[in-house]
Amino acid sequence: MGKYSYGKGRRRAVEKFTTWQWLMLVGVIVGSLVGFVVLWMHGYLNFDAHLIFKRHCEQDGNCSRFAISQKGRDADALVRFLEVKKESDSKEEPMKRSILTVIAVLAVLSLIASAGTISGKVSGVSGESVVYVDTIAGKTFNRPSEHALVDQKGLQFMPHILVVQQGTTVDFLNSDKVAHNVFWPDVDGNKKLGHNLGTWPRGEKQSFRFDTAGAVPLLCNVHPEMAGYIVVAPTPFFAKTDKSGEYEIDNVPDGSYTIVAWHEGAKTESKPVTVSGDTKADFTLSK
Ligand SMILES: [Cu+2]
Repeated sequence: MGKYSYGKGRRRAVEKFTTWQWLMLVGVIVGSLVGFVVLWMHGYLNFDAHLIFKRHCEQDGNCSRFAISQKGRDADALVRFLEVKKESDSKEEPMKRSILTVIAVLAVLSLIASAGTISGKVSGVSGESVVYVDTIAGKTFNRPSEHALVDQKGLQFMPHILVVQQGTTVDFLNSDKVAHNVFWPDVDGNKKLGHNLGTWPRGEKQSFRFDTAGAVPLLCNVHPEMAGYIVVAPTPFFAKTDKSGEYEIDNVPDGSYTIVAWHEGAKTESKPVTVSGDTKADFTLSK
């Protein structure tokens, strides 16, 4: 399992740029702007070319550009004006500083508040379940480039339940000495989406991209006792519960969604949830 398993509350960073990463990017830009404004208001930044040319003239004797920029300007008057301005600025500084601090704090808080966590417990069944955010109207996600893995080892599908984002390519590996087959009779009961990948020996693998969301029951026609599941979630917001049914889905942007709980052999349930920071959603499933 290791690299390919889905631990409790951990969603694989399969998509290239998550909403959360976009928010971080915006946060960095906003933070930089606020920092720039703070420096500027405190007089640390001075982009007055005229004064720069003046300094070059005085220090290096390079006065040609200063002479050009001086035309129509009285440099000394400008310097006096800036000195007076700086004096008056320093009187307003505590006020300005507190306003800027409030703006910066609000910017950071709004970023923190804009994404949250859905967590809870799936009960009524025993063992691992899958919880995911259902299709979000008007929202599409990049197809993950990283492949997921289902191994066939010891006459078992490993992991027994794999959850991936829609559009993920799954590699099916055979690690047993005997040949295995992989097929699924349907996707979410739709027999038209059934598929047989064929039979292959140890060390080889076949790949398939799951573009339709839903539960995929995996079977092997060589070993009728073998069974596994791939749950294809329509969004990147999904989690496999631990054995006690606890789950956590991180980095879900604030908003209203439908979340779905799936368990092998049980009736799939869905419910509306409004995410605002950390949100709880429990399920009770039945056969
Ligand atoms: Cu088999």
